[in-house]
Amino acid sequence: MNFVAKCAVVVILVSLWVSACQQNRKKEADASNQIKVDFVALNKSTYQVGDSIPVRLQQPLSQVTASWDNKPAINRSPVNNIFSLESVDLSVGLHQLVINALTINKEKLTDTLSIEIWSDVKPVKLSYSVLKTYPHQASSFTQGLEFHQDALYEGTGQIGQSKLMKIDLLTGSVLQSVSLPAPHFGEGITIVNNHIYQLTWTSGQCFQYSMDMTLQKTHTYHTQGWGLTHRDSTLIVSDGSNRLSFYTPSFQKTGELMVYDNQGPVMNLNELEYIDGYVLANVWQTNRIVQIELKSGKVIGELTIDPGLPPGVDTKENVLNGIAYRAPEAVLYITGKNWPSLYKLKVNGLFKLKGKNTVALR
Ligand SMILES: [Ca+2]
Repeated sequence: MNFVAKCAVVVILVSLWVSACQQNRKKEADASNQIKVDFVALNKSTYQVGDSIPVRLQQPLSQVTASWDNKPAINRSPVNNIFSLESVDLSVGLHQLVINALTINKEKLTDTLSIEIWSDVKPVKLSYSVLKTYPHQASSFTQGLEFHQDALYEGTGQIGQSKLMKIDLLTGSVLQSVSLPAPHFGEGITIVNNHIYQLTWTSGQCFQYSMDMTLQKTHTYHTQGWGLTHRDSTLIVSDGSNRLSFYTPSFQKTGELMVYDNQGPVMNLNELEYIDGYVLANVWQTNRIVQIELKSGKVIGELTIDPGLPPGVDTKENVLNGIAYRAPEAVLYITGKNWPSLYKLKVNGLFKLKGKNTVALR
């Protein structure tokens, strides 16, 4: 054979092999003699918590069983090859549905599907009033904001300009600061057990400082770093998706939570603030803050801030990205990337006052 003919034979053999693989892909016997085959049809692949999910079998089958994430899901046999699955007890997120059945010839079949469950709650639109406006350094590309014992801390981003700062609220001036060397791009900050943590965007490193801003440790993680807050001593990290990840103070990962509203996953979660069982997260490239119920991952409230930025400011880039809660006043202090102002807000219906002795900052 000449070279062209040899090439043609090779191409034909490869095509036959690929074709055979494709034919076998849908029908593979596993170790338990079950044949994996697509025999289940759903109307769609996303549902809300509480939806009844109709399942149709595409051939006559008997002894049908179904399981959600390895837990039994039906207790009645299908009628006319149709049955319903209840989703009221499911959490939001992806779930694996496995259907097992027997054919007329007593062949064991199994089909595995992935179903995404969205929240059943329509977020309440929250309103707010501005109680006070403070100056904010317009050079600060805000990535994190948090109060600690009535002192305000801010983390900023951009390579070569990233900082951790202690801020004088009244003047916006910097009381203390430390710079992050290139190539680190600073992200969210939080303070746990008198240690300050600062994430980086893509370095996979979180810097841990003492309260006098001396670098103590560098922790490693394996996602992007966006927002950071804490509940007790658990660090809560966002990574730009709809996921919140939980870490110990020594950065051992302990779990994660996927965040959904009734329209689907809520992506681009950025700067965070934990308050009483909820996490407030602002959604990147918007001035929208979502209120996430930590026990469920459902967004139950949302708030859109109008910062009234001066003309000429890039409203796509210079978005809200600083949320700090001050418990004694039950108010939020918020600012954004290169915003000239920082605002003290009362958000209607969001917070309960913490005790009788409410002390306002000046
Ligand atoms: Ca915060």
